[in-house]
Amino acid sequence: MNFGSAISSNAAIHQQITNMTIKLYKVDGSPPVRSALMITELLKLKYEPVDVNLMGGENMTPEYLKKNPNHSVPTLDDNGFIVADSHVILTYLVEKYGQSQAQLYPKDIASRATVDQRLFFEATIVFGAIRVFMTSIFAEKATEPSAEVIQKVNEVYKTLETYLSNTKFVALDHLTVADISCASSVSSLNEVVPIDAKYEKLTAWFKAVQNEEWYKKGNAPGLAMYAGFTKSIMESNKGKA
Ligand SMILES: N[C@@H](CCC(=O)N[C@@H](CS)C(=O)NCC(=O)O)C(=O)O
Repeated sequence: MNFGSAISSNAAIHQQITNMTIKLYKVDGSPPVRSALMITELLKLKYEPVDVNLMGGENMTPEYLKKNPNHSVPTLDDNGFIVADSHVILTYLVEKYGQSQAQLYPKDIASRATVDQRLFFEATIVFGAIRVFMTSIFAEKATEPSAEVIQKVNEVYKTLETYLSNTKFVALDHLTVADISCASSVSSLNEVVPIDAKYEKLTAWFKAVQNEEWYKKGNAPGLAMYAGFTKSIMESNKGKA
């Protein structure tokens, strides 16, 4: 599988010329944050990381709400211009700083529509499955993935298997931002309901993704935090059942 390892230096050069500052407000364990971290790795983009303590309510301060009234991470501050939502951060950064890797978000209308559809699929269905799991362990005090969670996750895997049976990557026959977005959430779901080997295409895609430097640097550390955190919640729920 060819992930197109030609790495852009455009972003770094542009930054040197304009002397600009990009800030990324983040929590490393968060799946959407990790997709933003992966694109910065892929584009070799320099930025100032700003950790936001969600548990401590740092996303609800007047300063943060001014930047992002939806109080979510990731939030990107590109020299004063605010971009909220990981999917838009991915497409914005490729458009603005990644034009030597423009195929990550193709300009052709049909290709772009397919990539956009996969991004919306990730934002609603895939991230929706993560939400159902998180609600089950926080609100319902689940001690293990419920039958509903297992069903939702398998629906996600089945759909991705179909996408990946039609094209080499999640949206097209080459790597796009849709793969990056799905890599963050699928890797998280895999910690909850491991991908069954019967999903052959998905298994092969995920194996290939895990070998990429941008995944190792941008996703793996935060994924370990996410896995440890969710397991510790389920463990502590055992005493409350
Ligand atoms: N669609 C958004 C989802 C972002 C999101 O829900 N982030 C969570 C962390 S995983 C968050 O910030 N939760 C705190 C809150 O919404 O107040 C994206 O892709 O950026």
